[in-house]
Amino acid sequence: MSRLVVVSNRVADPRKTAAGGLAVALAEVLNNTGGLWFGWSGKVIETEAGGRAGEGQIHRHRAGSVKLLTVDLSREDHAAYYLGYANGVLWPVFHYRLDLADFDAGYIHGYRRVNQLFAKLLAPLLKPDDLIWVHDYHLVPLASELRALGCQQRIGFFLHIPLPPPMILAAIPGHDWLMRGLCAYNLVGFQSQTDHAHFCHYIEHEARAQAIGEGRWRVFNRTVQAGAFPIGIDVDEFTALAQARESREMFARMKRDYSVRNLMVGVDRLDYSKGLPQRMRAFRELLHKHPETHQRATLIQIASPSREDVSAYTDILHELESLCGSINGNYGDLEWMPVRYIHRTVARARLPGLYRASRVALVTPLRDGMNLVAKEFIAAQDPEDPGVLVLSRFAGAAEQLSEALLVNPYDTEGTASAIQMALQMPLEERRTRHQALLATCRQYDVHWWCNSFLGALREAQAQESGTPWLRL
Ligand code: ADQ
Repeated sequence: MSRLVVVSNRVADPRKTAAGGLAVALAEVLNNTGGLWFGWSGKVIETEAGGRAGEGQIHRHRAGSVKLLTVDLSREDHAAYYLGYANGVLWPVFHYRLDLADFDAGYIHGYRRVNQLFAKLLAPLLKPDDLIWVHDYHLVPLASELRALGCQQRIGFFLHIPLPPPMILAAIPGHDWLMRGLCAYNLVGFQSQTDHAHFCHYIEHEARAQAIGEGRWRVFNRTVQAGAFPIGIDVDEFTALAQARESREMFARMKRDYSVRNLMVGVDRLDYSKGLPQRMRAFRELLHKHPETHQRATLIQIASPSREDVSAYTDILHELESLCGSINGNYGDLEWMPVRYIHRTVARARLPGLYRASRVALVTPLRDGMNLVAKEFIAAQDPEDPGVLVLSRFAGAAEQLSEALLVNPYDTEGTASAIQMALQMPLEERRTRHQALLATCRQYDVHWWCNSFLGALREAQAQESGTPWLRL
């Protein structure tokens, strides 16, 4: 079997619980093939004027039989590649937020430079029959940089975040370069059918691609295959985590503290794509419209710090703090605080207990590639007395989880009504919906995702063989 080489912005040690299901699933395949995982170390280092961090310097670690290879970034490269282009341009635009994108700062040069650096360091380590799997928006041009160095291996790309419609994509100066880079992969995977359709529309109309069947296209003088591969969680791993001591303690404490109240939960990174202020406004509307919820419902909102050195994130932090403060000020009393807002990361081992103790989960992003919290909440429930998932129709997960209560997070009244419906849902209906949702999470779990993507990547190569690589 070919060796698997994974490339992503950050590299996780799959033996640590915090790494999550994705790292565990990748580690399984990496382990079986004696593979390697390559990416940024997370370290930013100061360099002499003109010098570049990471040039030729690879840190090597081992996690079982998996090799973890990382490089440091210079302050300048980190600012342009990571904070600038990836998180100041691609993240907002791909989440449909052109208003937040900073196109003018010239970050694209740093983005290209770091992708070239990764390609230069990785290319000599590759074997001819390696299977290379590149992850996410930080590394779109990596395949074309590797191809330019003569790499002919099978290279697949998975986009963890949404791909917006062509008219939004086309607003990015250099969008044609970016999309041409995407077409240098043998296989491109998206989270949802919607994202896949946006890709097809773009290459058909902007690059005159020709469909040649089964998700394959002729474009830029080569063949690229694309499809939707919705990511899942490791349901068994998460269920096992729910049985561990930390999770059981969390469950018991929450059940005790909220014995007379319905607990609602939100777990997110503090990001403007997650719709946190809109969620708070919907919760405020619920309290306003349904006084019977007073004293009876408490929302625990965990919003872990994220990319605090990008300015749009400090704005969202202040807005959220102010909304939580005013809800508690206006509706709370000595015995009851409607919202508990926690601006910290909760240990992964405690999450299943928190989910299981909650009657309702609010997963209401304005836009999300998939959203794994929705699936984790389903996996953690007691099937005999499950909670209800209120899910944004704009999360990739909504395509699969149609038995959740789907909401438009911009519609404050509509979302408040759905929360009320969730709080009042009879046991029988909760069970029926949960059963269907759990079956979907199980069928399309993270192992399905990994195997179906890698299976398609192997196939894509078989079909491509005999077609010489044409340089971009
Ligand atoms: P994220 O935007 O980070 O990921 P999400 O899928 O919601 O979003 O969460 C990923 C993991 O982080 C989950 O395992 C979750 O439990 C954990 N997590 C989130 N908030 C947390 C918190 N406050 N405390 C502790 N743990 C927390 C990107 C895309 C998503 C896509 C994933 C995977 O934006 O749309 O689902 O990648 O492809």
